[in-house]
Amino acid sequence: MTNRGIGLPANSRILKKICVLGDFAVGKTSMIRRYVLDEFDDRYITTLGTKITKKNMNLEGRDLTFQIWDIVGNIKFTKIQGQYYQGSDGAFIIFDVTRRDTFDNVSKWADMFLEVAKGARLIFIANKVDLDSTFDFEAMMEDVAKRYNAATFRTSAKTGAQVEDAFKTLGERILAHKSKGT
Ligand SMILES: Nc1nc2c(ncn2[C@@H]2O[C@H](COP(=O)(O)OP(=O)(O)OP(=O)(O)O)[C@@H](O)[C@H]2O)c(=O)[nH]1
Ligand SMILES: [Mg+2]
Repeated sequence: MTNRGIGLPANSRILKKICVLGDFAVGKTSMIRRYVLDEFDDRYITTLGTKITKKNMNLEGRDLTFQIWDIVGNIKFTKIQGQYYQGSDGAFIIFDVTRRDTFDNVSKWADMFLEVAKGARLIFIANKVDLDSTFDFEAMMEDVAKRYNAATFRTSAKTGAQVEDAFKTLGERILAHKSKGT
């Protein structure tokens, strides 16, 4: 007898859509590449349009598929960009610890995203921590995160530091949020 007999769907995999956002060259594509393929490339090739990647994971005994949307870092809000965000369960908002201007835009990214994906979970990411940072981001980052009820991570797509943990935490937060029925 199959699962169907006891009222469970044959395929109970949970699909969650997440967006990876932030200014040009902060490392959005590199983060996804590290997480999905465990690879890194030093060359910079800007993302043209939008790329979607899938990755399966098991979280607290549940099978989850992340549908990861890699969206080019153009801060100008357009209707098209808004459409990409639709139906998202969460997002990473990434800045580059060597470029202060990329931090200054994180709230804009968060607001633009939440305007469309209401109730989605956020994680703020300080990326490129393998390099020396050029500004003191710690306190400011925690402040912003508090405002959005978000977690924070310090990652390096180059070394892989904290990348897997960031994705796992976003998945956990999405599942916890949804199970509260809000
Ligand atoms: N040292 C270091 N370099 C990184 C890291 N992450 C990304 N880079 C480099 O930064 C550059 C930009 O990375 P991308 O991943 O293409 O950035 P992006 O945010 O996808 O850029 P757009 O698609 O143009 O918006 C590339 O040269 C990467 O190799 C990191 O953690 N450490
Ligand atoms: Mg990219």
